[in-house]
Amino acid sequence: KTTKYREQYQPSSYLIDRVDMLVELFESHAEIHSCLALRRNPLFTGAVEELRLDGEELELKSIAVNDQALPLSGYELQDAHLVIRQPAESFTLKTVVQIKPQDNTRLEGLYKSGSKFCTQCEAEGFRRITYFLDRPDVMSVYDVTIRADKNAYPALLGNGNPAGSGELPEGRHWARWHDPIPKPCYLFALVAGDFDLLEDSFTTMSGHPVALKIYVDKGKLDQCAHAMRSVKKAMQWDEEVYGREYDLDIYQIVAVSDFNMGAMENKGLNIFNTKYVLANEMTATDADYDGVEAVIAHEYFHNWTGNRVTCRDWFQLSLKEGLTVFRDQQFSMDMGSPTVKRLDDVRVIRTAQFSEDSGPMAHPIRPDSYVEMNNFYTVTVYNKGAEVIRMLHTLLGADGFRKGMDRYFERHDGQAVTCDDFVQAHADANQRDLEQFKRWYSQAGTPVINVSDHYDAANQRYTLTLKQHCPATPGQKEKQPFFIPFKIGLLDKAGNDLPLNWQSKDADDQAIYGREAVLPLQRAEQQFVFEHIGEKPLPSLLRDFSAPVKLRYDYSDEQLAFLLANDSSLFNRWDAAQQLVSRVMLNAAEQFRAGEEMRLPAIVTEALAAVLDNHQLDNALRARLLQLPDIGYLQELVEKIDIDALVAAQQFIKRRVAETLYQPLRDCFQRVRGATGLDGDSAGRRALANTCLGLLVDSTDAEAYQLAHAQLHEAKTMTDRFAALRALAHSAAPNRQQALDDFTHWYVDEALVMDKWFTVQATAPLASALQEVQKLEQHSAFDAKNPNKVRALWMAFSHANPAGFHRADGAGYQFIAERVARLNQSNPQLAARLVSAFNRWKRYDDDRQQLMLKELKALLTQSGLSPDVFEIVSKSVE
Ligand code: B3K
Ligand code: ZN
Repeated sequence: KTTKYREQYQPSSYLIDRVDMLVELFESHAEIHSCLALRRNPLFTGAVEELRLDGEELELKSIAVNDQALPLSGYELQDAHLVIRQPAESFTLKTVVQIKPQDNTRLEGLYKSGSKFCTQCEAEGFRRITYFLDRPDVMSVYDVTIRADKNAYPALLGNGNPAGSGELPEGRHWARWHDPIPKPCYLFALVAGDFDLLEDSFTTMSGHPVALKIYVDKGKLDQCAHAMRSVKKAMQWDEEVYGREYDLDIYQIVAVSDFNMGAMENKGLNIFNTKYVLANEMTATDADYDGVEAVIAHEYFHNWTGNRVTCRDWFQLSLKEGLTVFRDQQFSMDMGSPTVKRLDDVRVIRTAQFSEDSGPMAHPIRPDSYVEMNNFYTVTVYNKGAEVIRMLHTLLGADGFRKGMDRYFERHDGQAVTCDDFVQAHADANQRDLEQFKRWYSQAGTPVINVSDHYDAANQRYTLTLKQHCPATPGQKEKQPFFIPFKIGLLDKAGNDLPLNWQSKDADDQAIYGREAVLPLQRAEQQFVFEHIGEKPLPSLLRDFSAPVKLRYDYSDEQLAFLLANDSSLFNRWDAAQQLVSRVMLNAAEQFRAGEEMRLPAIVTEALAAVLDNHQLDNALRARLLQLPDIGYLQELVEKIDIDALVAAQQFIKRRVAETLYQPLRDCFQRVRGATGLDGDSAGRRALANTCLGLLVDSTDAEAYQLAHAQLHEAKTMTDRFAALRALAHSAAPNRQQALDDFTHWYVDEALVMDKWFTVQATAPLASALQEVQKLEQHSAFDAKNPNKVRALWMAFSHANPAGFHRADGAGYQFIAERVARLNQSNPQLAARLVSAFNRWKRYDDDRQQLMLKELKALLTQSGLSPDVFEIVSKSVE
């Protein structure tokens, strides 16, 4: 494979208006008959000598043009292409190919998950099913017939609406599907299997009835209710907030246990990882419930943002993903606690995305090049992409944004478009110039904003000076200033927001009045002047994380504690707590490195005690305020990572906080524990109780171990049970192993719960973690062919157990590199995810750098290295 460049985009020489397929499924293979109606693309200007169709691992059985068998001279079979020579202006192409879904371990194209057939075509999997123009700007109307054994595969599912079914000889049957809405082939899907089915219906705002169907493994019907509720909520929300209605007679979701990612938005037939469908009180935690609701909504929202309006090429992926993540985040904020949802999303940016931005894989949300597209389904394209949409929403306001969205759908429904088209629709609908804003799409890296301020008491004038710069990223040395919406408030001595009367000194915006302001930072340096400020204020900066940037302002510990106690922005209270505790942890790390005694200043425990005592705040938020930053968060705050010092400091601070606040934590725990409902308030109580429990156990007090043990056994929800297990499994409690054994005993047959059990051990901050992971590989519930298991054990260890993975002797690196090499053969996409654990090798100490580099270099010399792994590793060692 070679590097593809965004700049080299060319329209397709041909279009495919209609696709008619017959898929014959057998136990040993599948046969795909396809009939394509092809015609020259009027937008393509070059000469056309040949037509190159994509196709991988296909065995061509027959080929005909306009119903005439094509002679050997008429075409050529290449490694990954079928080349038709001298194609006519328009013609039908019929091919029959044979494929082997049973041997497909990559889980791309048509494959088997257990006893079921299913597909995954995004990004370039359709070419593993039949010869095609496998690119998103070729959109076709599909008719698909599926045939299979009736006993083994009673359900035969396709995209669109059902269009007939019937019996066939030899115990086989057929079903036909018609999808009236043109779509790119990456949205193609089919499923065949024997499922349990949950049915419901939804009537759209214009009165159209839609049949809703969720297909799950036999015996799992009691884990589908939440998914179905989520579908209906999502459908209603998209009508209310965006005016978008569903467009087919049926909406189907199928849950399969072997899936490379979370879920897939195939038109009318979403295929999901079981993890994002199945949930009941005794198998799923509150976080899992939220995950199901968010992913169900995300895939549903794609019907308009992704499917009806799709991407011109894969460089535009953020067009659909950033936007759809933004929509699912908005939806979740509306369904639950908006502040808690927001800070959870911000945490992802500040850990995973900032980390990607400062590493070898840094790329803009609209990348300029790639080797393997699957490597660009990243937290940058998705989550930073969503932050960019959020900034647009902030700049235009909710009404302006809706106007822009309406214009976008009006203009581009049925088309494959670009990120520029998207921004332009918003610019036009709001008569705004968004040219500078577009830099968010082209420049990679995390901007840093340095803030300084000055209070002029004589003139009652307060001036904020904002300076932005963005560090270099691979291939981009110099950056132009970004257009940054910078939301602020100014607190008076009593902690209230001062009225703001401000004007941007060098931009010609009008003066704005209010108690919160969005400052339009557009230049490298800009001053904002506030008049009639009667006292020196305390600034509350970057409220709600109004832009994905790093903020630098010299707060004192006292000022942070004041913000934590008083800021009208609940988000910024959390942010102040994070800053305060991270700073203390980083100081402790310095003390550790210098061989000094580590210290925890009283101001921290006082501030946290006040949170515990503040009954004005809702429980879920109090829980988040009490959660101390983890290593992943701290790592992004320092240049060089001294992993030993960070681990020691983090453990020390946690333990000291727990010891100091033991009584109030225990009181709070006793007061709020034991909630059983599925409602938000109950979940909030559980979150707070379990945060307290976790801290109590961190104190290493024997009584705390007992409390956790009792909760493990008496819990009425998986949330409580798993929180107790986690607390014990990450401790040195004498009953630790017993807790783990009890848990397996209860859940050995629940695959998703066993995933949690694997993860909780893989992420334990214990010296024995690697040996435990090695032992767990031998467990009967582990299966290296199943992506969920790989994520639960290997990914969890390498990405979420810094102390274990970065063991000084390099054994963690060696272990993971070996697994990468193995996965590279069976499932390259997943192998590439796993090997990314090494991406940040340059940030660690010299010894660790050498150890990681050694593993990376060894991988590069491996024969049969997939483009997926090659791209990540080669960029990393550059
Ligand atoms: N669009 C899919 C992701 C496809 C990943 C291909 N490697 C799921 C989603 O974002 O909704
Ligand atoms: Zn998506």
